[in-house]
Amino acid sequence: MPDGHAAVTRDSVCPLDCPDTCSLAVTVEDDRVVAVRGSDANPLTESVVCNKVARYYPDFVHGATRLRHPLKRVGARGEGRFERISWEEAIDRVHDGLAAAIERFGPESVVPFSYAGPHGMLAVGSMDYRFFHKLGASRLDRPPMCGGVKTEACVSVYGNMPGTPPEQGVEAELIVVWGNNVTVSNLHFIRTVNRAKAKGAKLVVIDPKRVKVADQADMHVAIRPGTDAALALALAAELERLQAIDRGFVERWTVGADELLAEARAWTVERAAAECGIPAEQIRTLARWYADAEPALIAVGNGLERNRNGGNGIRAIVALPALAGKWGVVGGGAVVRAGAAVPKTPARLQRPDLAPEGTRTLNIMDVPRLILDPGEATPIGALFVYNHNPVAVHPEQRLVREALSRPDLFVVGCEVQMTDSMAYADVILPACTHFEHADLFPAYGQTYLQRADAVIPPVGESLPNTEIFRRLAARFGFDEPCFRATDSELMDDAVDGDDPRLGGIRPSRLPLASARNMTAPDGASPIVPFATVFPTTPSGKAELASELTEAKRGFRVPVYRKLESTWPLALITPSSADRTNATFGSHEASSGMPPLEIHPDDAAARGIAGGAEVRVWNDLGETRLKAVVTDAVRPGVVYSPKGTWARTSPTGDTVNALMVSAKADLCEGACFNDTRVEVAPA
Ligand SMILES: Nc1nc2c(c(=O)[nH]1)N[C@H]1C(S)=C(S)[C@@H](COP(=O)(O)OP(=O)(O)OC[C@H]3O[C@@H](n4cnc5c(=O)[nH]c(N)nc54)[C@H](O)[C@@H]3O)O[C@H]1N2
Ligand SMILES: Nc1nc2c(c(=O)[nH]1)N[C@H]1C(S)=C(S)[C@@H](COP(=O)(O)OP(=O)(O)OC[C@H]3O[C@@H](n4cnc5c(=O)[nH]c(N)nc54)[C@H](O)[C@@H]3O)O[C@H]1N2
Ligand code: SF4
Ligand SMILES: [Mo]
Repeated sequence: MPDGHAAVTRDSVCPLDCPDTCSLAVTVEDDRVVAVRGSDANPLTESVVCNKVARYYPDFVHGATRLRHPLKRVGARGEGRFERISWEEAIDRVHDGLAAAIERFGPESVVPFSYAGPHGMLAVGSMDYRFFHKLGASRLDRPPMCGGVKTEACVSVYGNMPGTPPEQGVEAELIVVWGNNVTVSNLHFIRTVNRAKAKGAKLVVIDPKRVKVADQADMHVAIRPGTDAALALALAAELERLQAIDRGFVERWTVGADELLAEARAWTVERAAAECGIPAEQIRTLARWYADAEPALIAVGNGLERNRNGGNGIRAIVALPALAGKWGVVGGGAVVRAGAAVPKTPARLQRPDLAPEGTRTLNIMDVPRLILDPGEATPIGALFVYNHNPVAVHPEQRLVREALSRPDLFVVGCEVQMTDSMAYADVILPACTHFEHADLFPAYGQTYLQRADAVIPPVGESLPNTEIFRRLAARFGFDEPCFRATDSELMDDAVDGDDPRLGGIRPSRLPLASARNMTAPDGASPIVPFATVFPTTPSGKAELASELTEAKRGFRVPVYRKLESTWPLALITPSSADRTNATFGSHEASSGMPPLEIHPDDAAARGIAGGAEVRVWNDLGETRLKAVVTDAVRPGVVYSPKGTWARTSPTGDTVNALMVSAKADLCEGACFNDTRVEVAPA
């Protein structure tokens, strides 16, 4: 760069695990990121970004916890003592550690333990997957960690349909925000909500917590966690009673409506009200509003998937617009999987064909347990942790620590930050942030595709994930041309370049600072004509009763099963405004003791005063939190945000130590919000 001292502004995209995927304007001075703001390149994000990105990103890139050099562990596992080594030595050590595990137990004993810290298509699931496939490593089923329950639920009903583009919500007469903390975790949808409201739309929020968006709602349904299926079934039955089932639509576009309604009729308004812990009148009012509104839109978040009824809850919810004929109108239907619009080509990018036939696939949620007890299965000899902070984000945190401490387990870490998890690695490979490499960004909460270039050179000796796996592939002697693919070539493998919506531009050539809408031809209003995107299900219709779900999971129509526990309080741990998952958890804004919101009745019964330090525990662990006594949470429910780091807790356990590793009803997904606890003054 010619003049390193002058401040320049460069375009980028936010790579964090967030539905919004904002376009960014980054101020760079002296090869350092000094300020991060929003840009208008993405019309949906309109130059607005969240506070955490604006405030913490420069420190994330250049601060004290940034990893700058390859390291080898010299202290005990978890202790955090490391020594600097060269890249050559680091790659050799990783090679030798993986090779030793393969020698002992075979290639499947190597497990890539990764999730989606960065959401660029190169940083997650490109050269890394090629490498692990060729190595013959175990494959990892990642969706159970997040989003998989919702996806399986929606796909079972509609196939791979992207749902309603969120920006259409401005046209809605009624918006139901269901288990979706929009002002925190889907920031830009709040503007859509506000614009619709300004035009007279009604807003309903269904959430156990009176989240900020609920303050401006016409109705807040403070539902008991995990009971959404009962509510949605009761709404279906109530719609039928109101003669609001759109028979024409149901005949033409659905199968199984009668079966679903038969199940729903068992859920009288009173029964559902008792189960969900809400007034019966709210269910009646919501059904009437939904029947009358045209267009009516439901915005489904992820919070409600994280329990043992999560899949059925979402199936029952997304059935409502089909039963009431709310699809096919601009602004109607459901905002639910907008990102499915981008035509990805994972096989070309990730090359699963390189993996030996029959290679096993492990559920990401099972890995810690399998490390400690493989049973009859191939033991796990080497774990490669990247794009992931398992100690901070998995359930049963004590078990995760124990697993990562197994003395003969070889642990590789590849990270941007010195996290709680990295402290267990034998070798750490320092990765670049997305500000230091080019990448291609689809989104999971909207329909735009964006590309960004590096805005600064790599910090220290860090390398992009793609280059790290290229080097590893070379060290293992993998000589297929696909292991020499450049980042540009990887981009062109990631997305179908022939897709007419790209207008003949190759993905790697998409102009910077511009976002391509993958819903409609360029410039057109992004209307989803129901019939053209509709169901890629076996029947070609919305399957309100599903044979696939019956064959795979044992139920055809959505059902609800009560969760019993001897622990009195339900702990929910959704998104925090200060972090994205555990990212930015090292920033000082996250350094104090995290809050526990508790209802005044529950606090009084336990002698807990606001501001007091409390013990929060069950048989899996114990953490300490600071009590916030508030009726924003309903009685019987306590709230604390996800993603805190161990140093915030004097016991070393965060809330994730209290979480069971139960599986949801679909996708074998995680059940973070099925946590039951007791609370007492510390
Ligand atoms: N209690 C509780 N826990 C939860 C949840 C909950 O609701 N409650 N929700 C869960 C959900 S929704 C999710 S998605 C998971 C998320 O779990 P994770 O994906 O593990 O968490 P993140 O903090 O998003 O990202 C992990 C790491 O990726 C690193 N990273 C970022 N960019 C790069 C890169 O380019 N290269 C490399 N090598 N590393 C990079 C970041 O520094 C970060 O430490 O957590 C789950 N945990
Ligand atoms: N600021 C910020 N933004 C984020 C993240 C973050 O950590 N911080 N994480 C990102 C990730 S990985 C994801 S997956 C998304 C998740 O974002 P969301 O889809 O918003 O999911 P959550 O934050 O888990 O929970 C959303 C809401 O669901 C409520 N809820 C919990 N259980 C239930 C239930 O059983 N029924 C109903 N109706 N509501 C329930 C919670 O109280 C919460 O207000 O956000 C992304 N955006
Ligand atoms: S975390 Fe989400 S809201 Fe914040 S800048 Fe990134 S994409 Fe935008
Ligand atoms: Mo997530």
